[in-house]
Amino acid sequence: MKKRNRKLILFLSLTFSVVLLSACSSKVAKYNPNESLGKQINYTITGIEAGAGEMTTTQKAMKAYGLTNSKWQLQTSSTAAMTSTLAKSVKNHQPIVVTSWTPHWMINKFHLKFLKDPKNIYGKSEDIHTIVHKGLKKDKPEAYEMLNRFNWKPDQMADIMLKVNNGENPKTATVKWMKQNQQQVNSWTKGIKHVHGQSIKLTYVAWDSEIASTNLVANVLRSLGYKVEIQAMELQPLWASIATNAADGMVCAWLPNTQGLYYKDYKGKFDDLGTNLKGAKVGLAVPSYMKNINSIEDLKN
Ligand code: PBE
Repeated sequence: MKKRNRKLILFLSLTFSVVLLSACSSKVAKYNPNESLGKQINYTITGIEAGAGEMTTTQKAMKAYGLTNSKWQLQTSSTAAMTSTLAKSVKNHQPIVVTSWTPHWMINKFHLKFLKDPKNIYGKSEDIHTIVHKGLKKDKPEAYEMLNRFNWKPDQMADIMLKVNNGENPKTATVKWMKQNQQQVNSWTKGIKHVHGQSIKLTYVAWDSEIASTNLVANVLRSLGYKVEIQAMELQPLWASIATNAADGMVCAWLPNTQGLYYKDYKGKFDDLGTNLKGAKVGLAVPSYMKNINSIEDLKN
């Protein structure tokens, strides 16, 4: 009797494993260009942090392109979770649609292509602005001047992001970058009076792009004698930290589209020092093996 029971359990667990395995393997089906994409991806766009500007824009885009009928959803997660899902999908040639942006290593690493956006919901291109608290020019004119001058190129930012993604410490990576780009760094600091241990606080969101820019600017301010604190937080508190003078500045404002809502909400409570990087981009993207998906309009098919 006992033996029979054991056999039964063994049989049941084997059957269960087979069912489980086949259920999983149907989930890892490869991208099939002849089948409706929506169905293959469970009508789900893989997103990032709830507060990210890109999530708001994507919700707008889904409405504009008719990806609404209760089936479609934008999945909230985190940038790290999104890139790891992306890595798995790409490895197995599965279909996936993600909220993407550049500068970011995900584009090259996973051979992504941005989907065309004929309704121009994401805007043609984005710039990254430096935003400081209103009293900074008076309180810390040296830092204000440096932050006002700070500007660099997407390739330069991507270079640091890649190194950090490969395991280098952000502080070390940015110090090295400063040594290799001394002329440019000099142009941000030349003629600015050194301070002696005055403190300054920069806030940022821990996206790779912002980790790179914020660490770089922090080091440059240190070279001017500042005692710099950098603090990571979510996007809404980031804007609030500047508006309420809890922090001195940030270099993470993707505009005019991506963080446009926050810009509008806090208008009048910050100083916009203009662009520090031109030619960023935000939009939906798919791996290049999804050959017949080229526009957001193709998602519905
Ligand atoms: N991002 C990366 C940000 C800005 C930097 C596109 C995820 C966003 O606000 O959505």
